[in-house]
Amino acid sequence: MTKEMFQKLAQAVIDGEPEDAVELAKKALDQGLDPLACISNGLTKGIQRVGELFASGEYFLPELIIGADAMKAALDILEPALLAGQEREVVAKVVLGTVEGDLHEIGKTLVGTMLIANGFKVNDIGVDKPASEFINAIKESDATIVGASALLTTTMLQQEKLVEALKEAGLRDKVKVMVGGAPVTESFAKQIGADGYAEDAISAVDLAMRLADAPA
Ligand code: B1M
Repeated sequence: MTKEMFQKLAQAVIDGEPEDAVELAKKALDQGLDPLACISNGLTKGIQRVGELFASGEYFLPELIIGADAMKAALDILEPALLAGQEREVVAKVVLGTVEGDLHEIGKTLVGTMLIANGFKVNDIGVDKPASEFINAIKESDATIVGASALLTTTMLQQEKLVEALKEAGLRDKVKVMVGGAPVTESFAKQIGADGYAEDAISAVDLAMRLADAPA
């Protein structure tokens, strides 16, 4: 039954049906299913399939948009369940955003939710943010970690710009930099001088924990 629910959630995203996705998400919670498993094994599989269909030319931009809308609608139901009963001491303050020129928000937001669920205070500055906005947010919130998401091979270069801008602003030794997003790799992260790379939201939490403990 659990597997069937994951498949239905994935299908609602593939079909771009936000109302179905919301109903299924509510049903899954009512059935006591783990919200993170619903996201990882259901919704994420669905949006990955949408990406494949887009890449192969079977889907076009409208299908990409409605697929994302269906995923976001279901996440609005599932993400609060991830946060339930998570009042605790702040592990570290994090500024999180998607880099300039990049509108992909779902993965970044999921990383933020998981960080909050694990005790981090997250200032999510949104999508399409230049390095200067990350830097302003770091100064305002006194964050010790900055996370930059990029989903396009073109925009991942903005992560390098962020590292450079932090150096220019005299903040590089005060903040740890974590990067992620589908085209980003461990070796790219090293190459641009970031402190760490995470491939998904769960490993992003592990990484942030390590960075929070590491000396500045
Ligand atoms: Co876009 N898109 N898209 N898209 N889109 C991709 C990325 C693409 C791979 C699709 C494809 O061709 N197969 C392709 C990029 C190709 C490339 O660069 N090599 C692509 C393209 C081409 C485009 C446009 C250029 C299309 C066009 O206009 N012709 C355009 C660009 C717009 C722009 O940004 N300037 C575009 C637009 C869009 C939409 C706006 C329609 C929509 C996003 C809606 C939204 O976010 N509100 C969209 C979507 C939905 C996708 C796919 C299908 C799904 C992305 C997603 O949400 N995944 C995507 C295909 C794919 O990735 N398979 C695709 C689910 C999410 C949970 O995973 O974001 O990977 P992800 O996040 C993961 C990890 O990567 C990691 O943890 C997350 C959770 O596990 N992670 C981090 C992410 N950030 C992290 C940060 C960290 C650590 C880990 O530390 C800070």
